[in-house]
Amino acid sequence: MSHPAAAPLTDPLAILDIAGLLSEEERDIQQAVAELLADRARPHIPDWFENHTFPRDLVPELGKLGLLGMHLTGYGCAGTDATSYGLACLELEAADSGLRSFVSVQGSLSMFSIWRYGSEDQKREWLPRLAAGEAIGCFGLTESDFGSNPAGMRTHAVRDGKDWILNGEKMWITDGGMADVATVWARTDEGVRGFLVPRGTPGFSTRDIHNKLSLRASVTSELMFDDVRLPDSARLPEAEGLRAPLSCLDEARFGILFGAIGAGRDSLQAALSYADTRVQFDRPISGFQLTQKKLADMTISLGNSMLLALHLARLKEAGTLRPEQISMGKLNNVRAAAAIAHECRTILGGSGITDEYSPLRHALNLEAVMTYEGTAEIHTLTIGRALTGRAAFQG
Ligand code: TGC
Ligand code: FAD
Repeated sequence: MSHPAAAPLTDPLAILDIAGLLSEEERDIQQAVAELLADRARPHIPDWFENHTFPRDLVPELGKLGLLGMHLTGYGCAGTDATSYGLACLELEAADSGLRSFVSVQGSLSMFSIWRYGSEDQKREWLPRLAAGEAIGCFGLTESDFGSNPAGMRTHAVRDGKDWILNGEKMWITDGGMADVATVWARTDEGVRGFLVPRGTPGFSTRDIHNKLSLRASVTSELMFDDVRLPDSARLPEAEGLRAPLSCLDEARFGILFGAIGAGRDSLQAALSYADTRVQFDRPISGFQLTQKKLADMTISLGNSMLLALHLARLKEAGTLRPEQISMGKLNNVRAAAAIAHECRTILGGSGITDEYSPLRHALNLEAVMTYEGTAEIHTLTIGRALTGRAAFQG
């Protein structure tokens, strides 16, 4: 059988017929997200990245499409399955990690913390507005001296009559500077507790971080709490101990393990398209064996990431997904996407260092993605603990 020259595959995942593993509804949701972003985001991303801008006016549109808290039920949330949420994250991050970050933090960290641990009044007050994109939420766990080890946090809340007085700082908080409400984790005499701190509460201030070389189309901020007085009704009543914030991280990490595939896929699409038309030594560079080896290896890696993600999504839907499985997905898929983005940049040659092509931007973004929501080392040790029964986080 002869194999005439054909047009390059525009979707490298098509080689594995991944779409055939999805329901019609899941495919429709993925398509709807891709269409919104093609029109409203993709043409502007180089500019947002260059100018350190998050497109705030896009937020209500994300809400209208049901992407904010989309895997949660009730209170205006879309209530989709985990796979659909993952696919939405994939398309968002194919555009830019900053957009997926926004949806992760809003839905999986801010909204999930309220949905899972909040009072009925807190849910009614915040969830419908957060789902619609009329309000923005953030999640403050990390501190400047306690990133990988949040158990050491210094931010603390003490009872004062019926109120609480909150003092401390949180660092590296996505959307902190524009959030209407912050979920803040603090040490108390009773253990770690979560509090909802609305913007404008006296003593609560924020400062944005402006000198990032990664995730530039995203707001990252410091949160400061100076004798912030909060009623007990601001406390998340069901949240007790560090396992509460760590369970929120499980939700966000799940979105990231899909999102990273989007950054890898978009990089690979850019490289495939460029290699098809770029001519050196009188032939398209896609005809060179070394280029084909790069493309083939990256396609295998991307396909493996996707199959892993879909397996984890089905486990989540069955209610059996465990933290160490999420660690495997986050570690593998972010690492794979970062390697793909770097390799795609090489195929683009000198053009690849300009903002005309996405791979280097994705590679830069993935540096932050590799670090936040648990660094590669922390996920390695989480898998190691599951394998050996021994925690190696502390010397
Ligand atoms: P450890 O003793 O292992 O556990 C304390 C309690 O928590 C429970 N637990 C979990 N529960 C649910 N899900 C998980 N993944 C859990 N991991 C632990 C555990 O069962 C225990 O419960 P209990 O009832 O027995 O008290 O805690 P440890 O202090 O030894 O920490 C373990 C370690 C290192 C894995 C944890 O501290 C960790 O994950 N560190 C990484 C911190 C991190 O990922 N921070 C992320 C901040 S948020 C962020 O980055 C947002 S970026 C968003 C964006 O822009 O997209
Ligand atoms: P450190 O914990 O100081 O780690 C430094 C290095 O030491 C890493 O390589 C790490 O893997 C390694 N290391 C640490 N402990 C161990 C160990 N036991 N064994 C081996 N190696 C170890 N946090 C929030 O709470 N909310 C947010 O919204 C949020 N958004 C973020 C957005 C961005 C853009 C970034 C960059 C971070 C964000 N973070 C957020 C914080 C993020 O979760 C932390 O940066 C991350 O957990 C790592 O903490 P750290 O930066 O303090 O690094």
